[in-house]
Amino acid sequence: MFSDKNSFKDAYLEKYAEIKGKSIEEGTLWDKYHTLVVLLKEEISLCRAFTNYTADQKQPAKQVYYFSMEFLIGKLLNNYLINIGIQTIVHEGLAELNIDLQELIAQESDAGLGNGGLGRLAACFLDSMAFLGVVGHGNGIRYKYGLFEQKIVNGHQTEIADHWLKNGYPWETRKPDKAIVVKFKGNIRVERVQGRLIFHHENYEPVLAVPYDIPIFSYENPFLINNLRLWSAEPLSSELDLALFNQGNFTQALSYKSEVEAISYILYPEDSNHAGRELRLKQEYFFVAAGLGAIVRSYKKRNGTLKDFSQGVAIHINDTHPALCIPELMRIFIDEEGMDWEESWNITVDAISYTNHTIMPEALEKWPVSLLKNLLPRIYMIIEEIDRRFKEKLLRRFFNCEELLRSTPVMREGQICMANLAIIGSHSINGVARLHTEILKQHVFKDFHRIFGYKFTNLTNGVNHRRFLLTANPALSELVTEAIGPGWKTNANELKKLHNYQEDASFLEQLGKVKYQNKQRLALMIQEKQGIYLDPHSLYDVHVKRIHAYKRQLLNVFKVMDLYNRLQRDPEAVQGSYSFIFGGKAAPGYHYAKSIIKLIHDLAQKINKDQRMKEKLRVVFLENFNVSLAERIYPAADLSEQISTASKEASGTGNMKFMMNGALTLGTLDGANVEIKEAVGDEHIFIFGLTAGEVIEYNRNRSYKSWDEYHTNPRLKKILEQLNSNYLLENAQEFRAIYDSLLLYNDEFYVLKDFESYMRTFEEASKIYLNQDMWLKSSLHNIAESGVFSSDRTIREYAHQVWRARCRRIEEKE
Ligand code: DL6
Repeated sequence: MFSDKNSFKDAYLEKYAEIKGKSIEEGTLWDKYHTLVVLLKEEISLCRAFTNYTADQKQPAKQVYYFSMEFLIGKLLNNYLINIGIQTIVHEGLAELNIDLQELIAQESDAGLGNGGLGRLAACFLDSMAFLGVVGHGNGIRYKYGLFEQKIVNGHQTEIADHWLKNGYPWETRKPDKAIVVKFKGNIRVERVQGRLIFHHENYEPVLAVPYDIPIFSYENPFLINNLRLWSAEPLSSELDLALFNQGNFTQALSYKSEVEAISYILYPEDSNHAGRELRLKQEYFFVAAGLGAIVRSYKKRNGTLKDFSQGVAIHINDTHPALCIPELMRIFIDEEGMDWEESWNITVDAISYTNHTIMPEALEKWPVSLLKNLLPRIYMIIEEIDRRFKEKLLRRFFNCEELLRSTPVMREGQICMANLAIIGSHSINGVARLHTEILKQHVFKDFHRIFGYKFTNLTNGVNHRRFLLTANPALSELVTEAIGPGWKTNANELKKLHNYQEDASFLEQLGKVKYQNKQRLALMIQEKQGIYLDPHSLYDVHVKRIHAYKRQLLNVFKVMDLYNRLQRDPEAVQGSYSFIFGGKAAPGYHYAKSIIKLIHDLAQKINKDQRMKEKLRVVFLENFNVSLAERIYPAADLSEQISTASKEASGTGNMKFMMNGALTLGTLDGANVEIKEAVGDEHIFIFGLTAGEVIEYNRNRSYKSWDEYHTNPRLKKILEQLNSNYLLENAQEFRAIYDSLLLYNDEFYVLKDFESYMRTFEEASKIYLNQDMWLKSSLHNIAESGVFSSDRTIREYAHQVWRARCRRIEEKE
């Protein structure tokens, strides 16, 4: 690309003059940022043209398409500069032009096209696929508005639309020539021609899906052809509007346009009403139909026939949101290609694989038959037929299959169960951590496991260590590279070499310094924003993730309340000094989660105002937790709170990001915490609480009584009384729902049950923190063992076990 800063500078100035037509001095920061991205993109596509050519000379690789409603990619610029290896050249070249690279990086929007773990995982997977040389593309929606921006006003979350595209997004390229027409509603006319049924979709509402491509550029990556393709919904043509206008149907013309544009308007439309639910279903079909339409078209162009489609293409569905891939692929094979059902079905199942990310019943998608039938009449017919054939097979294969017939069909009680459709229509179903997969096999999909045991597999999540360690934590990366060389960047297992430094006092001291600097950096940011100073010598205890009852931010709040209560009675009751850092968004309609934010805020106010606590306790809630903020927080954390009710968190990925940055985990035996514990050993992690088996058993036999905890634990009793009084607020009613959830509704998430063991374990952790030598050794141990949680490992597993796709980077090495 650029060999030195001078060649970069020349190219940059030339590009700037070409697209801006004014002097650098006159340009805004946006102009300068925009020019840099355009230049990089052009350079990338030059290299790309070359790779395409050479790749085609060799055996064509299988193409993987990762369908996901969410891609939480965050900012790309800094990451891409590091990946290309030109960060220093660009930084120095720009500095000579009096441009500060950091200011340009700040211009980029944090593409919030996702909600939490599932969307960020998809972004990590894109990087690892590109890195490993899996030909793998993302397929999603180009939402005009991403996940809302969170503002805390007097402790209440308010949501501001995230108009991330308002200045344009220079990484994307619109490809109108690759648009696809997606059809909604209408009716199906069936015709019999020479003994074959032909299905005509008539009177449908057409929507034009226009793709925008974002190049995926991983570290030292010689395979440059991967893309994230995001679809935008547009009216089919301006003529149609014009025709309606000319007939005087202004409102109709405009309403068609806005109805169409609504499809890619916002991530997670409010779905508490019929229109919202219909819109969400429209979104799901929209990006499925557009994505598959384009894939089939290009496959046919290359191969002439779809016969061997599943040899050349793998379609992965990220949770059930893209599960309509199954009937849509069937529709294309049958209706458009004239293939018969059996052949279409075999190819579909062979091409499609499905990841489940949750066991929470409310997240297991179901659609009312009436809604789906009206919106997608042909897809509905195919789902009905899939269901009919599946039931028929069950009856043939299983004697006494009443139970199976109750739990496994796609259509049940007027609803279409998307997880059932996904399992029946794919060749592989995986959970995202070992415990989660076991729960799927033994409980949630127990009956399916009886039928399709061979389809179930576990693929524990991983995260992009080049993003969350190399890019996010430059000081630690440098220290690690100095010690063990750069190999860990391309092979995260090499982090194990850090074990050699376990007894090296000077290395540990440097590790401590790096953590201190990162804490200082975060402290400065918090002080600027909130005027609260967090002493970097204090233990940074961090709890950042979506706010949800099962993630139990409440348990952590109770811990802080308890410490405060004890310190008020006796200032010596608690040794050490603590900064409790919370962050995360609550779903706009999730009132309970919003009350938790308010509770944290009010508690923070009370404690931070209390001068006696100045050296002891500080509490902050960080507004608008997103990828960029996360990159600031992980490097600064000492203790990582992963305290979900055991069995409820499918995997968690924040736990892995904290670990890579040397934080120690305080957690339950849930999700991937179980595997983190195995990796680091019992003495380098703090585990507490009920196990998943115990939670499942309590749920089954209903023997848990939260009142017993209340009556037998005076510290807990006091906290609950405070919650239900004017202790924090004038208006105690504010937290009544929380109080009721614990006592009136018997504490579904075992907050009270786990309190005692949580406190004991936290105290153990605090004691060890006071012994910095011991703490740093554990911190180093965690970093050294974190390689297995790189998404490179996860993607290798997907490629080999699920997609049967090549990792060309590894082949070249071997
Ligand atoms: O697999 C990614 C991520 C897991 O790490 C989390 O444990 C899990 O809660 C999350 N699941 C979702 C559920 N979305 N839906 N449906 O985001 O996935």
